[in-house]
Amino acid sequence: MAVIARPRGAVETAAADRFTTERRLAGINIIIAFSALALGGLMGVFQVLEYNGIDLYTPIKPALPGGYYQGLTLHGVLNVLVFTTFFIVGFLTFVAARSFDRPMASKGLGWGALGVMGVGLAMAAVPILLNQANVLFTFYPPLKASGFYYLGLTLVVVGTWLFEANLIMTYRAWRKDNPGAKTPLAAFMVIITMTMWCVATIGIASEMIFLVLPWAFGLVPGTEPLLARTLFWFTGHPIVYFWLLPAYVSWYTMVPHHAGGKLFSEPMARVSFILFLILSVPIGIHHQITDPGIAAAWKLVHVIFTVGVFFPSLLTFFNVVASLEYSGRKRGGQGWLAWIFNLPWSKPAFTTQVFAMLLFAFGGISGLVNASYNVNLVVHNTAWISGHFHLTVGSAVALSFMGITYWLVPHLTGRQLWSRNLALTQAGLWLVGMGLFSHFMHTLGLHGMPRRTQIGAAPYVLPDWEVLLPFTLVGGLLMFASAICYYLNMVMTMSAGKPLEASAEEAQMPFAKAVSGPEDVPAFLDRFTPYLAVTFLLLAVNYGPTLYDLISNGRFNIPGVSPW
Ligand code: HAS
Ligand code: CU
Repeated sequence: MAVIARPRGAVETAAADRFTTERRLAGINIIIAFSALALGGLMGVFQVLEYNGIDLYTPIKPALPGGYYQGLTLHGVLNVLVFTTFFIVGFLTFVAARSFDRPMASKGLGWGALGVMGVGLAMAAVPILLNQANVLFTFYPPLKASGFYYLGLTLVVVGTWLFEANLIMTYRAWRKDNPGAKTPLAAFMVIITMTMWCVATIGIASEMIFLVLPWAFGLVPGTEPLLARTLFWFTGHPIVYFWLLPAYVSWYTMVPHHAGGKLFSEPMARVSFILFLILSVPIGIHHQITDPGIAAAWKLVHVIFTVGVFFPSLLTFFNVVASLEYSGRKRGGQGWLAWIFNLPWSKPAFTTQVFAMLLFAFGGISGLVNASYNVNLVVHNTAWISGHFHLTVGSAVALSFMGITYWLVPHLTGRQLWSRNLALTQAGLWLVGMGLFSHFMHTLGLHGMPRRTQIGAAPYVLPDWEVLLPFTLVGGLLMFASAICYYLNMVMTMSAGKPLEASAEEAQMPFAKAVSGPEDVPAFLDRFTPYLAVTFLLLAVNYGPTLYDLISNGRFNIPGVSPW
């Protein structure tokens, strides 16, 4: 990796040479991703302190004049848009190349994707930092930010399309050289993830091109908020699976290897990913159950399909736990559950990702609550939702990505992880801290505490919130401690880690074999086009009438507001 000097004597395998570009791209993307998470995460600490009456915004007013809402915009944009997207593009570039066992087809597209995303990030960051874009990561019109904020985020998305183009070219070249072979599982999963994402971004691209950019740059006087929200959630729901599926790629194709065992079933893993391709996109209206102007019948249809997308995660639950059980028993574990103790808990890459899974099981349950039409009316726009997504994107995704770096950073830099104990402490602090924080956020939501609100300054704080809020502070501070452990370990690994030996596990790519592997995969589980056709069909059915209605009845003349 160019950005970090490899230590003397570090492993230089033949594979390392063939994949130099992919290694560099992965390294740079990961550094940008985790730099964004550092600032975004710090803003989270400010928020939980503010909830509990400790206001750090006033002392730093010159740096952050927009206070809580500017901080919250940074928190959302940096953590769930920038951290995720950069990490995913870097990680998946590397995984795809290693899984196909060939470099990506176009170096130019690889660097081009990074360049476009980097320019986009800089363009979006400036208005946020200048207090001209306090519109949060959902940027609902008529709230209006500087046009460059939207343009910058659009460019980040365009960068991901370039990665998809490179991926398809690589797949085609691989297929030409391997007619009749089954697509390797990790590569198959990467293609499904990115293809789903590209279909999903039709919504946000339309919102930007037709509604938001012309309005934000003053070319037209107004916009249409409800249509904009609907197009936002067209992308904004499936984006959660764009974040999740790369973690699943790791849980399916690598964690069983870290565990010392095998993946339980490759065919079942493929079914799960195909279901994600079909079902992720046509269900965004479950974010708009309380919005007026959308027919209740279509809300119900989206809710029913949302319950459908629960199933590929249940399949994953079963398959991943079965793989862990296989590994535990292979390592001598016995009994109904005692095999759990035989898993390699001293390995940071393993333990961190299993902790992420544990937290996700609870996030999944609260997702099902959100998706229940009538119960959503109780939890919508309350702290419950923040509780939900800190277990999903904040744990299943972010904690898994940290776990991945515990092997990937040594692999890329040729340096051993600086401290395994610090890494295990980090994972444990996140498990407990996030468990506490999100449990009490869920509970506060049930007690009516709103989300996206400067609670410390609110004149209506209820006595029961005052009892529950300190627990969120304890959880938040434990996560802060976890983050400090993480960053310290990473900086020390990159600057002072001992050379990695060629025989070390981290020197190899940790793809797992499967108990039921490629030989059991029927041809129909190695296809893309038929499932893509079903995706478009479902999209047309689930969105067609609502979008037609919103466009034909739209007013398109609502001016913007920037209340800061
Ligand atoms: Fe969600 C709102 C429904 C999953 C993220 N969600 C959000 C928001 C975010 C978000 C960011 O229907 C807020 C957006 C905003 O700002 O307004 N969500 C669901 C459902 C699921 C779900 C049904 N969400 C996610 C994922 C996210 C995410 C994944 C990010 C990565 N969500 C909703 C709804 C709303 C919503 C409504 C709107 C609410 C409102 O009113 O605003 C499901 O896909 C979840 C399925 C998950 C499972 C868990 C499977 C567990 C596994 C691990 C097993 C392994 C273990 C290890 C336990 C079924 C695979 C065992 C270990 C051993 C040692 C044995
Ligand atoms: Cu959703």
